[in-house]
Amino acid sequence: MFFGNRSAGLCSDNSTNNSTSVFLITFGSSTNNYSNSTPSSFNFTTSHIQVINTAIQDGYFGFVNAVPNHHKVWQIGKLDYATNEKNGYMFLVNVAKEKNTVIFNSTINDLCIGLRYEFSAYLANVDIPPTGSRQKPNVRFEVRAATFQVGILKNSSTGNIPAEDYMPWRKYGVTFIASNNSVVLLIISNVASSSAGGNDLAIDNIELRGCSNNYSRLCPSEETTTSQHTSSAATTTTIGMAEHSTSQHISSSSTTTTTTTTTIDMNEPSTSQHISSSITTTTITTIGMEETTTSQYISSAVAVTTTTDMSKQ
Ligand SMILES: [Ca+2]
Repeated sequence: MFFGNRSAGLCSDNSTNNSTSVFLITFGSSTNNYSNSTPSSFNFTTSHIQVINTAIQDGYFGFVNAVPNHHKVWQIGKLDYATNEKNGYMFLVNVAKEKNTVIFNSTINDLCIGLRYEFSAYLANVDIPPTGSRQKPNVRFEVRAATFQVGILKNSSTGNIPAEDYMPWRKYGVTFIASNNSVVLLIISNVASSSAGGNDLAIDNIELRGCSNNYSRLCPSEETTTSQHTSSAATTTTIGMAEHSTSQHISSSSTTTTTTTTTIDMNEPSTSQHISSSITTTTITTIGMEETTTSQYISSAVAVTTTTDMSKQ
């Protein structure tokens, strides 16, 4: 599968180099063209409506293992962004016409305040080029504080995602420094209402990870055991290997639409080993937060100012 260049707003470190995933959603795999899994299986919600074995029209989505042939302008038969999975699914969204419609919404708890994370996904325009007047998908990755609903901590827009031969997958995302333990991660459409068709988007490998191997998904204050593990192996919660094998990682796979549900089991015993050493090498800043609870971790200089706001297209 094609690897696109990293876009601005992503971690500067090598994505394969010892980073720790908080979650990675690959959507599973099967020979069935459409997956029966639901967004709640993967701990997120969407304002779009799922279809199975029917055409994916405006405002709908499917988890499909190949681009279906319901629209002749689509890259029919193109596959997901899978590196290991056969018949892997992708999240194919015929994005609703309303601007700011939500494609992905997931709340993550127990982040480490002061640490830098990367929220990313592989995206592809489903249309075949040239697309004429058809809309190109254009989304933003947005991070909001879950606890106080104080608004946007960080966002980054993709700009228009081009239609290209062979439907290459490109990585997009945003980095942020957690100023809250709990954040809401969103992928939101920037495309304004239009009568033009298009705005059809394929999504795969949605991930939240630390930006370097100094990061753990658990906070130092939550370390309750003195683990002897010193392995640098990252602990990745891969959601979606198979439809019925995912529950072990999901503490409360709620079917409600609340955004405050605890979704990831943060108490896996194998995840605590990287914690204690992470503070000293951490560069910390705070982003637009009034809360004072972050000060306990701010012993080093405020140095990183990330100005990768790409919302100005
Ligand atoms: Ca996949």
